[in-house]
Amino acid sequence: MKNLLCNEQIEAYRTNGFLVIENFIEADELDTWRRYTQEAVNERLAASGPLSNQADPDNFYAQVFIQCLKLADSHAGMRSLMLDPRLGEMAAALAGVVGIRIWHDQALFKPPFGNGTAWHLDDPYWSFSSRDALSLWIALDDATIANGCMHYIPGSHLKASYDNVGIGQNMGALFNVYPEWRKIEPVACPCPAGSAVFHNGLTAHGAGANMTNRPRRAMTCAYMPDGSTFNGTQNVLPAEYFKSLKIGDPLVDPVINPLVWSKHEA
Ligand SMILES: O=C(O)CCC(=O)C(=O)O
Ligand SMILES: [Fe+2]
Repeated sequence: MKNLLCNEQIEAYRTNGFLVIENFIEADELDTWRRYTQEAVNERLAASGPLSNQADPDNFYAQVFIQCLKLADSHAGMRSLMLDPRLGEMAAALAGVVGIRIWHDQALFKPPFGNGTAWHLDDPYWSFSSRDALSLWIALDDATIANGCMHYIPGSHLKASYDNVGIGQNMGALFNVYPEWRKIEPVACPCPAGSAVFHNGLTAHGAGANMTNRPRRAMTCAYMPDGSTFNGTQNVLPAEYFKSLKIGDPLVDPVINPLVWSKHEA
């Protein structure tokens, strides 16, 4: 795993709001990530409960991607991948924070001929507000222009407010909220399987449709800086815990939001 970041990578991440690390994991690690992710997704879909978006597989959103959240809660192998402190240390280094917690993992499998992922921001969906939150997106298949690789608006994280749009049918709805971003050329990030892309939770991003007859699979994890506080949004918080929280409470539950890396414990 190419987990050591140089200053140029950190600078590029902070300027652009995203960073591609090509061939981030080795071939044997990629086998494991593919196997655990596919197993965890299959189990989740068979259980057909919450935390997946396939209740009605024919609707538009279900065909943007198969989305399965918090797979580390239900699959031991996935838990071991997600709790790898090397990933947490990288996220903390990019964010420039001394401790980082997992907000949620999620598998995002764009199906064959799947819909595009409309431009959006991530952090406004979440139960905390931090300009330093970020996500790791790992390509389990080659991600190409043809099958829906990630695209970013460079620098948008520096200007974004918490105004957002849902991932709906209009790819460009976000640009009605941020018309000034229409002038910025989006950057496409095709990358081979095993590559990683980090993006800030306020960087505008989207992905094209999958024009191929094969899935475009990705495994992702969203990270929350340690010390982040509850903002009143439920998002993926379990109902009982959500009800117990007051706005401003720190989100420090060790099971729900594990501290995946901390400078104090390193
Ligand atoms: O994989 C995709 O199509 C979208 C990914 C995304 O929005 C994210 O990782 O935040
Ligand atoms: Fe996103």
